[in-house]
Amino acid sequence: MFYLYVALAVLAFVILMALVYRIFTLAELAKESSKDGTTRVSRANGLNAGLFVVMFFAMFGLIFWYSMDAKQYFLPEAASAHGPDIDYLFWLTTGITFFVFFATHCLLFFFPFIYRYKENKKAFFYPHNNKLELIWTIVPAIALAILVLSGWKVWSEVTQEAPKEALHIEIMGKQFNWQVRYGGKDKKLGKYDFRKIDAVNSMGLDFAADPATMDDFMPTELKLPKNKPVLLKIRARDVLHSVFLPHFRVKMDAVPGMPTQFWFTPTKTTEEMRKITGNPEFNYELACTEICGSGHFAMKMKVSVVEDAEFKAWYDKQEAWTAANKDYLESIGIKKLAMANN
Ligand SMILES: [Cu+2]
Repeated sequence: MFYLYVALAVLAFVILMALVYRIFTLAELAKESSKDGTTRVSRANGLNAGLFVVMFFAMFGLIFWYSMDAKQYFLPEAASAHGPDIDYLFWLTTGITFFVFFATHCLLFFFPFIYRYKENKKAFFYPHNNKLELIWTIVPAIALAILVLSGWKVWSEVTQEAPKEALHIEIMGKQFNWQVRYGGKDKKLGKYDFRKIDAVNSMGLDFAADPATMDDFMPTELKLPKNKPVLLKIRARDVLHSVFLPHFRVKMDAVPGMPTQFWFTPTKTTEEMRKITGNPEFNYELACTEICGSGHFAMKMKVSVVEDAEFKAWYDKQEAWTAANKDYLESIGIKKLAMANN
């Protein structure tokens, strides 16, 4: 609050000074002009022209400082097969738009200074040039076409159908955490039905309708094998959420009533990433990027990537959800436990 008052006070002071200066120059101008009846340009004109140059350097200085200061918040090291393609596109777009931004601002801020009023200097009348019109229509058209086409190419590659051998993992967002489900021994995710959701069966698995649910397991972290394609089957239980795995360049909304999906291939294990980042505590994370309610900030799940062999060993050791909830199954009338894990 204190800084806000200081900033407001400084702003009020600057506005007041500008007003005083303006009144001063206008009064001077009126006095000068009344002498011989011609209108003159006040000294404020030159000052304003100079301030354009000052503003240019101040603005780009601030942009540079801010970009360097916020560098730690840029996208982290890519750890998926399609990650470098997304990064390439991002930096290509940023590079081209920044170049145009810089070039147009050079013209915008330096021209008022270079061509400010000077006595005995006459403006050059230059109303039209077809060649120039053509150039600044065609060049941006080509640049935009390149950006759109390369974006379209990468996106259609990223969103193409997942390979057949891909591991299917379900992710469900709810207020306020994520739940993940693996297919168990049969590698098949059993059916669910939102009407089966209750205090115990939080994902609404339909045990009566689909025996494939019996061996599904729900760990508390998202574990992924390195260099194997993974297909995330995404859904939401209540409101909009958004699956965000920044290191894997994965972002897909979780929409109630409309399942979405995203497949990718992790390329670096958690261990390897710890070496790359120099941070022995490093962990991948799954975050929610949809402001979904008061507990939104807490929707974070630990993600780990391990070598394929280690993943298989972990996978085989997981206990089916049904094995730990036999009472529940009995309570909903399922006596015959056709479970692989039992
Ligand atoms: Cu959320």
